[in-house]
Amino acid sequence: MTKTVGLLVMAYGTPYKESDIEPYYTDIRHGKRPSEEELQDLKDRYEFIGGLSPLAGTTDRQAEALTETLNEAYSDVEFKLYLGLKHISPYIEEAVEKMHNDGIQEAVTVVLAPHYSSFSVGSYNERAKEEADKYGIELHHVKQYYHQPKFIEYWTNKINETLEQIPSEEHDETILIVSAHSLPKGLIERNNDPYPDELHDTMKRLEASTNIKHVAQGWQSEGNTGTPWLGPDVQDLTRELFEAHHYKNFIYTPVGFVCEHLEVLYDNDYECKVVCDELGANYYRPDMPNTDSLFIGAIVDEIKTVF
Ligand code: FEC
Repeated sequence: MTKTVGLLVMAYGTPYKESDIEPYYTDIRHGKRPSEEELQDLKDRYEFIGGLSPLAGTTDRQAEALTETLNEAYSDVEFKLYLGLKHISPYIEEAVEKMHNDGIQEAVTVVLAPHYSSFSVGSYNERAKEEADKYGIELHHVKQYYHQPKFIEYWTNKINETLEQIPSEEHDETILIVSAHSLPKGLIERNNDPYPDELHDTMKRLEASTNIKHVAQGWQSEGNTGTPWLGPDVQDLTRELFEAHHYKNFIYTPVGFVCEHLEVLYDNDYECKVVCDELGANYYRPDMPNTDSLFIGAIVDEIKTVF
């Protein structure tokens, strides 16, 4: 007999329409409304990438692909998908309540972010657990999956394919920048957080598995809090690397994210490209994982270690 288990897929969330931008931004800032200027700046960035972000649709497709692949991998379990978002409805709490209403007693939780930080994955899991405890639902949390061989294989293939577009005599003048979303430094240090080490480990694994000769680690999409964030920022890093080594080609892999959205389409494809253009260097950014079977397979393989 198959048993039904919840699959709580959690993700950042994005505005569905223009009027959602203000409440969404307010939620990101823990209830503090952004100033008119900050709001306009965010609206302009969404406008620049085509009005809104493709994130909502991609998150749905990733969650569906994961459910399907997981159900193929387990013969005695039927996973039922619940989507819970951090900053917009359906919120994580709503998803857990729905599980309870459907009679779910046990669930696997996974966040669509490959590296663990207490701020990111940890806080999603805490919110899910707090709500699940009210109903006595047992949760099995995935913490990270960046280290799964299929995840590394996905990026290895993409990096090598990108390198093939670059003449071989320029490979020595080509550098890979491996990045993730920056976080406030104080927060990371206080919690002895594994996040920076996990990004470093990702970079070392890709350095070993690809044909790339030069690699560097950077942080991106830093917020405006007036406190120090993890660095170097990818744009500053690009300038520093160019000044020191005169690289001709920069390959950006924002491995801390799992699909094309605002932080990739604007912060990489616009902001980093502007710096490359200014320096007379070439900008490359391989496709993000989205619903690629290696990426989805990596999450399934990690789920097998917790459930
Ligand atoms: O495409 C989209 O519409 C949304 C893309 C999006 C993703 C994302 C992922 C992460 N964030 C993380 C941390 C922070 C911290 C702050 C912060 C602020 C923003 C703002 C927008 C935004 N984030 Fe985000 N993030 C995305 C979007 N994020 C918009 C607000 C404007 C701005 O600052 O640019 C600062 C909060 C504060 O001011 O106090 C911190 C982390 C991730 C990756 C892990 C995850 O997905 O959960 C970490 C996607």
